[in-house]
Amino acid sequence: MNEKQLEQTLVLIKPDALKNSITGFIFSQLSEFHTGARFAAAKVVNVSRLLAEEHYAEHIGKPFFESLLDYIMGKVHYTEENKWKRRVVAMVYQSEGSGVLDRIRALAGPTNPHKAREEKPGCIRSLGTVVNLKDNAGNIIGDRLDNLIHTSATTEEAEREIKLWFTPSDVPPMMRPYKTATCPTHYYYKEGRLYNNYEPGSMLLLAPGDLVWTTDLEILQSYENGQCKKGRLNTVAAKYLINRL
Ligand code: 3AN
Repeated sequence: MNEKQLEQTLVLIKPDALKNSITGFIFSQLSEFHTGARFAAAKVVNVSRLLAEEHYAEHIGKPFFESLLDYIMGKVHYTEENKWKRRVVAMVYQSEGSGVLDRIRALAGPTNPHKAREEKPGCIRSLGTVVNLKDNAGNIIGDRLDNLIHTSATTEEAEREIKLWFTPSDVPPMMRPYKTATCPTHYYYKEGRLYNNYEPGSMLLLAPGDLVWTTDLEILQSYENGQCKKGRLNTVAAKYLINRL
């Protein structure tokens, strides 16, 4: 955060909200008039499996994990024929002083849409739905919560998520929430591995002179040194590969 004590949060408008055309409703609920928060960044994303796995890393291994990935990737709401419609709108909202995160989370409401309807009728997630997940024998093994919107839960989560979905240059300079650095070398990515020179089939993540989050550069350099201690390579790669996979 800079000296102005800015607070940021990540908001995702999920594929079910786009399909049901409630994007405009969500934008107006989250407007500066209601929340005191301004847009700091926005993009339309066709969510890759790599990005979905990183976003929901804390849920790996849970019974609903695969369906959560299918949901955020738009596979649940748009068939293969309509896969070009599989999108999420990702936004960073920012306000001066603290509280924006909680205000936006309160407008979103409880995670489970049934609970949202009972406890906070009128909140955004009260318009969502809950779908039973079944095994091959037809037994219910859990729920998929189609809750229309994601909002960061804490400032730590907001930092992790904003850095996962946005590069520094997606955010206007004066609104950039975290420290940046200049990339000193080329970084290419292929199948979970990092290279400094082009390998056939690899994709360029960064070139010398590119602006990066300092923490991302630290992760890349730790992989370069063979230490892999500072964080996950896929967390960095997923962002630079947005709308390219
Ligand atoms: P929130 O989105 O309210 O911060 P998290 O971060 O606990 O909730 O969970 C992320 C997403 O994982 C939720 N939006 C929901 O779709 C899914 N999820 C969480 N807990 C469950 C659960 N018990 N059953 C099914 N899906 C869940």
